[in-house]
Amino acid sequence: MATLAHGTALDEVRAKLEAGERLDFDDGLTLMESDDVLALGELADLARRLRGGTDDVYFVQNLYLNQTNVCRVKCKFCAFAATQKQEHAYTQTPDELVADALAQRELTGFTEIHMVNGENPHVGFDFYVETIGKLHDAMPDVHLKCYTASEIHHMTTLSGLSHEAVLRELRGAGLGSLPGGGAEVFADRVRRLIAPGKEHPDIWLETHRIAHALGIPTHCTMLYGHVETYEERIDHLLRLRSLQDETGGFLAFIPLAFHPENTVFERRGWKQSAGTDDLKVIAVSRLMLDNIPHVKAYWIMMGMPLAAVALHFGANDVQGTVVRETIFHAAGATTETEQKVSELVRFVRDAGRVPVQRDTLYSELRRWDG
Ligand code: V47
Repeated sequence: MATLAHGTALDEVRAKLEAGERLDFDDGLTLMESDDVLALGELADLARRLRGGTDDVYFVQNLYLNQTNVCRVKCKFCAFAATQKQEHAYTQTPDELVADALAQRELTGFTEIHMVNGENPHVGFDFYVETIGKLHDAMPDVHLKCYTASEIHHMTTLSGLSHEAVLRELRGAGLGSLPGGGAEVFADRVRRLIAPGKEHPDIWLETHRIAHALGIPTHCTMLYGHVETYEERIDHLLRLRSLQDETGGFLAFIPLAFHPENTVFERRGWKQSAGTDDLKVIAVSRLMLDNIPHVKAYWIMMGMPLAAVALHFGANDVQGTVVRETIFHAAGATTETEQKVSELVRFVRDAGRVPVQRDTLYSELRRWDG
């Protein structure tokens, strides 16, 4: 009987999808509460196609940089941050960072630099403007996707400037877009438990709203697999959806699975999410976020084999070649830190999809048809 009732609930969601009706909070909860992962995947793939999705699967060639791990915030989920006094604390000057990026460019091609950092209280706003300016001068053809909304907020406290003024100045120096980190889970309860020192979630949303109004595209994330409930996951997705209704400025959504190693949660015996939960989150995100064009299966987080499966659960992007990832590897990720283009192409093809190399703004650079 229970199975029949459950089947009926998913059938209702399917009927709404096929009728082009928007899914609501209760639908989201029904989906999250379902253990029929294959049915969720099938629904998500249907939603992707009904909304105009094709067999194209995107990836970008990118370089990851983390200029400093010094951070004032002490989020409980983070294994990357350090205080200035710790032995492994580091901060690269703008010149050191540029030299590092240029040296990497000798070794491998990339069209994007993806940079997120600790919120270092020992530098000034000029440090960030100078960094972006020097990176842009050294590599004008490379898109600079740098600084989470939390970092932008930190820069307002360093400088006394508004969020808009900070973003305008960074854009003037060469900033292209913002990564989606710092969102975590918006619910106050969760934030108090995992990131009590972080800005209020409304500030994260407002920073993205301002960026979009200035014509700066951004990405969005959800860090799942810790203390959050299914209700809080859906609430998070719906807050992103309503901002996207308003601005249309999000390029992609990236669910991030919590990695507990070297965090306080590891000492409490917590483990990383099971692959089935990763697939469920991808599928439900694709179903609920009907207005965000791309959902990424972040292979650094889930490994390339599961990311390839996720392409049948609503994802249409596998992120990038990602040279030197640090944040997830500090927290126990055992994936490679770099994926060759040929390997990404192989995985996408073997999943029955068409690999398309893109730039940050999703313009096509190359495709592997046939
Ligand atoms: O805000 C930190 C997360 C984010 C852990 O925009 C962790 O395309 C899991 O912004 N376990 C930073 N997650 C990374 C980020 C990002 C990553 C990939 C793609 C994009 C994009 C942006 O990483 C943080 C936090 O949410 N994080 N520690 C951890 N132990």
